[in-house]
Amino acid sequence: MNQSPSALAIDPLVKDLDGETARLRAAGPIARIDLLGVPAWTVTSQPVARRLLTDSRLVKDINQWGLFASGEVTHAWPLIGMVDVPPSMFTTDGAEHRRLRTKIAQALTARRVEELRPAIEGYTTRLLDEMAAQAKETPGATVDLKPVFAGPLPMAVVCSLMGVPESEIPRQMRLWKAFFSLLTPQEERLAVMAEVYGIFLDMVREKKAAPGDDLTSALILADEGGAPMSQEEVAGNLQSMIAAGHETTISLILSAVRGLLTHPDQLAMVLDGQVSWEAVIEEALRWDPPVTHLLMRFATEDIVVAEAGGFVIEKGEGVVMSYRAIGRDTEFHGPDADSFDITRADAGRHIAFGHGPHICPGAALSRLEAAIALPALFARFPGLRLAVPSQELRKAPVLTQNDLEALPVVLGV
Ligand code: PLO
Repeated sequence: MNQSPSALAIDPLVKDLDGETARLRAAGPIARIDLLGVPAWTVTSQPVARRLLTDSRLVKDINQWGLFASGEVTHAWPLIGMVDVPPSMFTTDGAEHRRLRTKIAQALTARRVEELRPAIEGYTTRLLDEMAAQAKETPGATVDLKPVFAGPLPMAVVCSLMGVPESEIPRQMRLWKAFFSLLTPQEERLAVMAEVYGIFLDMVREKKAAPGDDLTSALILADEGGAPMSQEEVAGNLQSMIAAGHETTISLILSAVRGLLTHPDQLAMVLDGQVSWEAVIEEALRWDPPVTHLLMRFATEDIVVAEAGGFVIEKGEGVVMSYRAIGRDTEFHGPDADSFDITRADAGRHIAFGHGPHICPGAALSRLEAAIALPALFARFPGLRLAVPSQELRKAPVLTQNDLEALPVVLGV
């Protein structure tokens, strides 16, 4: 494969994410990376990312990728499931993208997601009640916050929004975990991808016959000015929503909790009202964002990147947005970009949700989930603390997503 010698290899097992983020930043605003044997560009600077994310010569259509068209990248590549995916708002640009995305974006505005507040509060209370009951039985025990709190909430919310039955949640959790983990054998990952799409295609067929009061049914029924979505496109959108709606928000909640528990002085400022929960959420998004690397956009023409000494992204090459490195951009966020600081002056100036036409349509929903879950968690368990030294916390073997393996805490009741 056409490997540039200076390409920085990205560790699929994520053994030292802070070190890797620092190496990426040091490589410059745009640099060559090696994704499990496949070369690509990485962008680590916020201004460069913003510009490229609004450059219509970079597209999501995998058929524009030289290495894919030539057959060098195949389904044997462990990250193929992030790029060769069913048609959806995630894979299209321009007018096609608008046709597939508009209805979803309209259902997810800050005003519309407020309607979900009571349901989100209800799930949160239910989870906290279960945790409290468990803690009463085994006081002082170590609890992993991921499976009991951060994990179930976002999946329950996005499933209810899309009309996926609650009974389906355990299977979805299992399948997506296998999909994202790089320890999953490739054969199994391909089987998981086929199974997931099959489930969603069946669901769309059923809802077409008997629509419900959910966003998936609304997509099926939508006319979109005489260009309605096909069943495959609705299933692709549904699949994107479930994947994006749970994995990422789990990570947002865990990052914020980790940031606060490892910085007790800042936690105290939040609890006595000096700093808002919104500031905590925005800082968590910048400091340790849900998306480490977003795969991938492809150049339809040569693109000159003036900032980086005139590097040329050649036609057919792939570009990755490395959002964790972008959040640590010292030129943009200052020399202390590596530290968690909820009082920083430029809080909220991150682009962790992306930028341009593909900017995360679920941003308001995930912010709302975090804004409900975090204060409720700390109010219920004021003595919450880490159960292990922070250096012992490990990231899961997921290259693209920021996935904490576990967040062991003592609830302190
Ligand atoms: C997951 C596999 C699906 O087949 C297609 C798909 C659609 C949306 C993607 C998602 C995948 C992975 C996680 C992504 C999500 C959109 C937002 C989310 C990339 C590829 C992020 C930003 O992490």
